[in-house]
Amino acid sequence: MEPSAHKSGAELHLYHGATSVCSAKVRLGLAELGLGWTGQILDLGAGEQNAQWYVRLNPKGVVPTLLDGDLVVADSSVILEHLAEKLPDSTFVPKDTGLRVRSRMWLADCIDIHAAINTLTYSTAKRRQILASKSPEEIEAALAGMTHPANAAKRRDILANGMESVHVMAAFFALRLMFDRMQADLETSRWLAGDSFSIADAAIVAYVDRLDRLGLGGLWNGRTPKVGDWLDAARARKSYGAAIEAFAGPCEADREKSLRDDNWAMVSQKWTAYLGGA
Ligand SMILES: N[C@@H](CCC(=O)N[C@@H](CS)C(=O)NCC(=O)O)C(=O)O
Repeated sequence: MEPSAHKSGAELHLYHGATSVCSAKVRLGLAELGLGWTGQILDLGAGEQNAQWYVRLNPKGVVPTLLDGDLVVADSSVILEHLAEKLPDSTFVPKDTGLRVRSRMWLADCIDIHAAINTLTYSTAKRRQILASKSPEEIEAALAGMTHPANAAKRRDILANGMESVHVMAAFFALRLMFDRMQADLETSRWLAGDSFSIADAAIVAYVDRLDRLGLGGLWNGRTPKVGDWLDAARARKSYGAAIEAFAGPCEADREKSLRDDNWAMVSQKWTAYLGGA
């Protein structure tokens, strides 16, 4: 699909994926800040993010990309910071120096957190879907079409090895740090960086939401319970409906209980063993 018409000027135009966590993160920021935007959804399963016209905007071939007039902004955390600058008086970026540093550390951690969410999504639900619906030749063609060689190598390894992939332990490491830090932050404040919902929460909601949709809530239930309370509170906000629910679609396979249970069966033993040795 070619780029949607985008008038050069002040409007915000987002290239995004319907269920892509990084895209949901930006939509959440837009909703929280009350900013108007237009957008075009790319079909990631069909590889639209690798089309030449898009790679000219985003050379890694990933979503999201924001156009702000003629300015091209890539990477969901950078986009969130760019959006926040439009409303400097809002509480979206904490005024307190310590809390602002805390929120920036959450944004920096998004690189590792996104890699971990991607690993668990593909080693459980997506792998099952892809192996059941595509021939080896189709899978090979899709991998060959990926723009970023490291992403393609990781995808290939996960499709071959599932939960035995080397990427799974790296994901567990990142997730353990994330949940422990969330628990610690939420013991001192209502939200991740203070008592107002901030850029830190907007950055993390879609990642934890994805794990829960996969049926992996056991990663935090019991051990870091404040994560679940925080997710419930984030889901009660209007922004969640606008940014995530509205794009999830009624048939999202990950929501079927039996598939969610299968996912948790794949992950739980390894997670418990990992925590025992960590
Ligand atoms: N650090 C980037 C990561 C972007 C990224 O990897 N996006 C995923 C979707 S969440 C993507 O476009 N994947 C393309 C693919 O799987 O081919 C960001 O936060 O924007």
